[in-house]
Amino acid sequence: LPVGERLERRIIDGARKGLEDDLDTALADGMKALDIVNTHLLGGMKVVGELFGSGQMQLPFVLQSAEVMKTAVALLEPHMEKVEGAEEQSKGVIVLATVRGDVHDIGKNLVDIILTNNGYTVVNIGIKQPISAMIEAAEEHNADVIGMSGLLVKSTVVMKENLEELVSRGMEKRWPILLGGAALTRTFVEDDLASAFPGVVRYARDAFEGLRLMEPLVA
Ligand code: B1M
Repeated sequence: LPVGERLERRIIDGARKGLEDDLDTALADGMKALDIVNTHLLGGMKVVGELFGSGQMQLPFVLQSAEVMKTAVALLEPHMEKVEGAEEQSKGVIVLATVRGDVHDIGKNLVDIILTNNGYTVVNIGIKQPISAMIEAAEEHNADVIGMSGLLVKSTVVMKENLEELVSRGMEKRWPILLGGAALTRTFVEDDLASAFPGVVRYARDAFEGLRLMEPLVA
């Protein structure tokens, strides 16, 4: 198999052994670290989601796939392009969290990497975070934006409740809110949520849209 397909297979099979070698080969072949993630690793993860969703793969195997994915991203991270001066001067601060009740963090951590490499300061407070923890971190770090990730359908309800909580605390104008995660749709965020929220709420389909949205949000 070509190395890209081997990597995809590794994610599907949760096969960690030999991962470094395949990643080295892919990089030596001239593939860009981010393209490896976006094309091959995420391609594998998509198949895992389909197999799991249709009952052809059991949860422990999904977990193994997720572990291989995380290891691969960690190994590729040093090879990712960084904008010049990304470390010296921050373009803005975002508090990033997976919402209450949700453990999925691969997407959130990718957003962290992409934003960090492009000059933003990311305060990544982890998974299963209540809105109170996001507010606390945003105050402590003087954040420009709060970013929430969630993959469960249930998490879309949590996000709605989080916005309501910001309103009830009178904090709806304090931070623009960036939302992402596979359970959301653009219509749900931009029509349903935004119409009921007096502050700014935006939807990012992927980490790159998140990056593009940051500039107007921190301005
Ligand atoms: Co879960 N899981 N899972 N799972 N899991 C899904 C989400 C599911 C769709 C699978 C399926 O049924 N086909 C399904 C949800 C169904 C639903 O809600 N209707 C599901 C389920 C049911 C569950 C459990 C309930 C299973 C169980 O226990 N019976 C359980 C939930 C536990 C909980 O959260 N309380 C569970 C557990 C797990 C694992 C722990 C095994 C593992 C997660 C490991 C981890 O993250 N550390 C896992 C995995 C791996 C998945 C799938 C297969 C893959 C998710 C993933 O990492 N994708 C997933 C299937 C799917 O998504 N189709 C599935 C790759 C990742 C890069 O994509 O996070 O979408 P994503 O991020 C994207 C964009 O969405 C965007 O950028 C990224 C790409 O650039 N983005 C943002 C994300 N966040 C953003 C934030 C932003 C901007 C952009 O700004 C703030």
